[in-house]
Amino acid sequence: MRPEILVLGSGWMPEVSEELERRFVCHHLAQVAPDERPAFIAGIAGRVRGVFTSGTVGIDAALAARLPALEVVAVHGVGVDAVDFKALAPRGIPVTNTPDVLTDDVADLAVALLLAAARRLPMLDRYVRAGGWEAKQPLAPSRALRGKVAGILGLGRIGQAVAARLEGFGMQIRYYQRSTAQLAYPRSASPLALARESDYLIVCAPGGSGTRHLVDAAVIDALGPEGTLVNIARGSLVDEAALVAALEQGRLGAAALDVFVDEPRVPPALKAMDNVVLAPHVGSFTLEARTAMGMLAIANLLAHFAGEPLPTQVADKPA
Ligand code: 8YV
Repeated sequence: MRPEILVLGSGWMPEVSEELERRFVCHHLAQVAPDERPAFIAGIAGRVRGVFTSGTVGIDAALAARLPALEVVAVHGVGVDAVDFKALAPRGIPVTNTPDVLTDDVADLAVALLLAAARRLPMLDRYVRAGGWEAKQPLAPSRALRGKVAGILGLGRIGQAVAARLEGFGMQIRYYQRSTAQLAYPRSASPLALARESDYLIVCAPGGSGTRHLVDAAVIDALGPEGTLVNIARGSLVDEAALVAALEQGRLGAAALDVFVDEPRVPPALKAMDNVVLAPHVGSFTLEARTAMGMLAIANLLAHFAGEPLPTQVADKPA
């Protein structure tokens, strides 16, 4: 008998969708109209043994409480900040995520965003399309990357992959993260010091209450009018209102953002600025990474239902 699972979120890669249906009896909450969801959940709650969810949707305490037979939560993503561990841990419900398989693609996007901001690609694209080149409209030069300092906020798997790539551009790497484990690059004393010592600040740390507004107004000011903020982690790490204000007032040079506080809503002020590069949370959105993420999340569910060790259980309860 195939175990019954509740699937939260949508947009899985084709191979993943097929495998989900083959292995489980899937109940897709995203396919149910919002006002019909309470009744839908009530109808299946007693049979739902697993949840398959995206990194951004996660699972909250209210939903977990309505699933009395829940045994395991598999997150299709590396970030687990949207999972309410306090609601799951007392029930002994393990949570799994999908590290490693997305690292390269997320790091690639971080570099793409950094380059796009540094070389002002979106603005140049608009300039050419609008006939600015032919009209000989004035164009200021960009600034070179070589010799500039890239400050990595959160030197975990993704942060290290970003650092390795940026070294190839002749950038100097620094980082900050709480742990003082010896890593290959100089560690700044705080996020503020890192911003002061960097030309580019690349946010790679996990989201959650412990890292909320790590990049606040003071950090943004320390990065300064020549500085660029890149965020491929979570919108919650950055004080978005302070970011908008600093960009508007010229206290920050530029920003390149894949993540936002209230996705998919992006502050209109950010959309209006030429020195801001925007992406719709697509760090891991390649066919390869998303397929591998889905298959790994499924492998975790299958291992649980077979009574085997979970391949990628989240070890520590995040703060
Ligand atoms: C996706 C992510 O947005 O891995 C993460 O933490 O944010 C992304 O890869 C999402 O999890 C896809 O389901």
